[in-house]
Amino acid sequence: MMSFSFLRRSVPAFALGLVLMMASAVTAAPVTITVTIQNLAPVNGNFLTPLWVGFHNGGFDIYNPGAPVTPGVERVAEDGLTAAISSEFAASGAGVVQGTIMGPVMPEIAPGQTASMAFIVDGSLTSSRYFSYATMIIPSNDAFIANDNPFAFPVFDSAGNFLGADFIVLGSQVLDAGTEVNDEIPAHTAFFGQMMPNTGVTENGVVGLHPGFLPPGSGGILDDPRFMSADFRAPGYQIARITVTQGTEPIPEPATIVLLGTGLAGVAAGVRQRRIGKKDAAVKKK
Ligand SMILES: [Ca+2]
Ligand SMILES: [Ca+2]
Repeated sequence: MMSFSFLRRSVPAFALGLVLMMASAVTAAPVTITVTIQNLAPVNGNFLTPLWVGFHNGGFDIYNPGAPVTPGVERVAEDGLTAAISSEFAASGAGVVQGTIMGPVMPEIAPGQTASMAFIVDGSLTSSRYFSYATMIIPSNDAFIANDNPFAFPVFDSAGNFLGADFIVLGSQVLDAGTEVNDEIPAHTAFFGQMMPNTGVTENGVVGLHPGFLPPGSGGILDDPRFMSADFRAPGYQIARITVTQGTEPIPEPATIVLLGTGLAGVAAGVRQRRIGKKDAAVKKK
C-alpha cells in the first residue's frame, strides 16, 4: 500500500520533469546560420575553389601537419573537388550538416567576391558544435587552406548558445598538401591550363606550410599577368575572411549598422524576419 501511495505522489513530479524537458527541447530548436567567405586577395591575386564546410562534434580532423592527407583532402587541394571530403565527413559520424559554397558568378570565388550559404543546425546537439572548412588556392598544384585543429571554431557553446565565428586566413597560413609537385606547369596546374582533374606529378609527401609560388621570371604562375599579384607569401597578404553568423544575412554591411543606429531598427528587423521566413522553407544555396 505504501508503495502505491508513493507512486501516486511521484507521478505529478515525474510529469513536471517531462514538461521541463520538453520545454528545454523547444528552446534548443534548430536555428538558421549563414557561412560567408570573402576572397580578400587583391586584383590579379588568388582565386578560391568552392568552400567546403562542415559542422561536427570535434571528431572530424581534416589534416595533420607532417602527415599525408586523405584522398578527400587531396581532391580539394589538387582540383577543388569536394565530393570525396563530403563522403569522408559523412562516414566519420562526427556531424551531419555540411555543404559546398559556390562563388556568386562561377563556381570559383574571385578576388573581392563574397559567397555564402545558409544552414539549419541544432546547437543543442554536440554534432553541430564545431565548424571546419577547406578550400583550394587557385591557380596552384596542391595549395589549400583548412583548419588543422577540429576544435578551433566552436560555433555553439556547451549549452547550445550561438557563438559564431569571424576570422581571416592569411597567405602565410596556406598549406601544401604534399600530393603534387609544385612544378606550376600549366597542364598540371588547376585553373592555369589543366584540363583534367588529378593530373600532375605525384609528390608522395606530407602536409606542410606552402613554400610559395616559383619566383617571377621562372615561367610559373606569377609570370602570368592574370596572377601577377598572387604571391600569397607577400607580407600581410590576406586570403579570405570566413564568418559564421546567425540568420540568413552574411556579415552586417555598414549600411545596416547605420540603419540600426538611426532608429529604423524595427523596419530593418521586419524585413529581416520576412526574408528568414521565406528562406527557411528551402534553406540551401543563398
Ligand atoms: Ca589536425
Ligand atoms: Ca605540392
